[in-house]
Amino acid sequence: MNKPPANASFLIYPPFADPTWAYVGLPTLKGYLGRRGIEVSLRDYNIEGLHYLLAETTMEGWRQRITARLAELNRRKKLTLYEEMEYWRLAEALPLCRDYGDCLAVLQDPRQFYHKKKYLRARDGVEDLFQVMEAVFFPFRFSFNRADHLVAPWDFKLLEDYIARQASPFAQFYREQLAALGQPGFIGLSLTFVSQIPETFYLCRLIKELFPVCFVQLGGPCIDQIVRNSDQESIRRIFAYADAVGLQEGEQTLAQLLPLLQAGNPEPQRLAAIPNLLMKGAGEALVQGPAETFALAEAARPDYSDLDLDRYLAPARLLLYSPTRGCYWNKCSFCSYGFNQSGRHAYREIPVAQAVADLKAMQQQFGASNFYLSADVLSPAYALALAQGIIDEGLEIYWSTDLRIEAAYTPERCRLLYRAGLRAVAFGIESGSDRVLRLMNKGIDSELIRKINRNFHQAGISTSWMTFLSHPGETGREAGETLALIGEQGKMVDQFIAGEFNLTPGSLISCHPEQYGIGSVYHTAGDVFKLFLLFNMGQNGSSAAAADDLEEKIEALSRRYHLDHYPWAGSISTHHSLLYLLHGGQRVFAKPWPSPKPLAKGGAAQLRFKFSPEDCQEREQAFMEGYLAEALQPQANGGSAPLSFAHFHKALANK
Ligand code: B12
Ligand code: SF4
Repeated sequence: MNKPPANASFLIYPPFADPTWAYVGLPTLKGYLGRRGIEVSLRDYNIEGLHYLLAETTMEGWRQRITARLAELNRRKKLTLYEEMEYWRLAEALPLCRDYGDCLAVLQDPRQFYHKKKYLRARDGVEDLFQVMEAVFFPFRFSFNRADHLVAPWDFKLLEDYIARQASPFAQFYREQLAALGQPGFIGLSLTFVSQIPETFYLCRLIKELFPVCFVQLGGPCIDQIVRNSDQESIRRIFAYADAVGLQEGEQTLAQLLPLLQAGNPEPQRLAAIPNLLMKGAGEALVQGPAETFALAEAARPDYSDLDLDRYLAPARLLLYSPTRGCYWNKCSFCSYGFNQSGRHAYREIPVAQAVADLKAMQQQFGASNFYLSADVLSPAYALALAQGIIDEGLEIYWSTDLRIEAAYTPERCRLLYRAGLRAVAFGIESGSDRVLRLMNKGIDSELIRKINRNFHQAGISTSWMTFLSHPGETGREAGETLALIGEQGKMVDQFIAGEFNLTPGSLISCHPEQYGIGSVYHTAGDVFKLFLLFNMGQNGSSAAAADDLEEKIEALSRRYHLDHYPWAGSISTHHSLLYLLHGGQRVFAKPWPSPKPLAKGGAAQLRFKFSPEDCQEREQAFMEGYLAEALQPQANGGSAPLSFAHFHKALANK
């Protein structure tokens, strides 16, 4: 790769997130900026970093670290509880140290990928890799959907500990990558998912160390949520890592900021006028530009040209495209999607003709025929017009997306969607109880769910049901109705998830908890980013009872399917699931899959364990149960629960 010019601008997507496709946020920004003649280069450290993790040399380094650390602990007469926690993880990880290159090969091979046993072995291999990392980087844990501490939420103390100990698995990788950027003038990092928090802050610090004058900016839905919900002190501390935060959508922000930076040393008042830009002003003050919502008619086609689309963990190319933003319903009690809580994220659409032209051009330019329409939701009128446009244009593509259950989707219209290439749809079904659906303000009932789901299924489109139990006020019987509806409609439900209610900041319930029978809402002391709301039901409020019984029912339903977590085949709205549906048909997940033989353990040196790993694990479990029972309880005066990184270590020290 050529050395970039001095002062160039970059947008980076940090780990950990879905590695099976390129996420759409940064290509969307690059497309828009490119149309205005503003150059930015994209770097997907999520996927490039995964290749680094999967390299044989990386694993060899980890194997040596595990062996050395075990030997060191074995020399002790006695282990502290904290060392015991690390010890059993090291002991379990050692036999898993092997070359995982074969997993990568299977997941990228168009034949082997569809061999279910081989696929599952490769999937298990990647999960094993994360288990090895959990030992090497103890007390941190990683997966494509998670990067966290054993127990404490990310606060600044924990982040500083992570940075100071160079605990990032990518420490060396980042240095190599950043060295290739020359002398950048601007680096923007996309903090979309909570699972990207530690790597994003780690990168910010490293970038500032390597390029002290480079302008560093954060953007994306997760940092927007953090700024929206955190207190002023925490927000101010973010500016020890970055020069600016982009709130909401980034198109106008970057279109105005980058030319100013390119021109050199912009005046503070000009920066302060940039839409959606938050910066530190004089003293303690924060300066925020005017809030602006992006008009989607001005959107440009996402530009994926900087990314090597064959690096992703899939045997085919699939591109994400966001034809709409926001939700036209936007009143479900539990929901706070993306920027919705700002009140400025109205439902908007890219004109149909433009969306069809974009899909066509992306197919031609990037050789992808599969698309995920990545959005909160598409309105029925839009989805149908888009389908007609795709057919009229003669586009041969397959796609999946999220839709709302709506009476507008007649059998004939569902067949139109199928002809346009729609092969998988995810519905927010939420509940099978009509009373709970009303309580949620979902605007649908179980009869409509049955009818519309049938129309899609019978048109040949795979249907995924997203449901959850324990909405505040839901009884055990009503939770059972949700599971009963999934069971009753099973022949036409091609995938499902029955999750647990989560209280999301910004949702109607979190704003008016008393209306839903919630007694108190609180955070843990360490949750300075205010991402994880906890709650207790009030005296008169009920929540789902008979949990054991419900668990059994979920298990019984699940046994009829092949279900999995993100991003694997069997999870909802993922690349691998769409590929399997295209290959194996609508019901490919509606039956159990064969279990592969357990993976052969790597040739670990047969180290003798001086301490019993099982005993160590048991002591950890006993401690954690007691600790969490206390650490998650709010203080008597209605304050936060004590759990934090510092509190955890204090509790350990008192053991
Ligand atoms: C489609 C979608 C999915 C899809 C695809 C996700 C994927 N990995 O590709 C599916 C269904 C698979 C999914 C899964 C999950 N999702 Co989701 N998803 C969305 C959704 C509805 C739309 C995303 C989208 O396409 N937006 C359109 C693009 C163009 O916008 P964007 O990415 O926000 O980028 C814009 C701005 O943020 C900004 N920007 C972005 N980066 C930067 C950088 C800089 C420097 C600047 C200035 C600006 C900027 O400019 C961009 C253009 O305007 C959003 C909700 C929403 N409305 O954002 C949730 C959302 C992104 N998901 C979320 C979550 C939590 C998840 C899950 C973790 C859920 C779970 N419990 O498992 C999983 C994780 C999957 C994974 N590991 O990757 C959260 C993320 C925040 C958080 N709290 O973590 C969101 C915001 C929803 C929410 N609850 O608020 N998701
Ligand atoms: S749950 Fe779905 S339909 Fe309801 S407000 Fe959220 S995005 Fe809209």
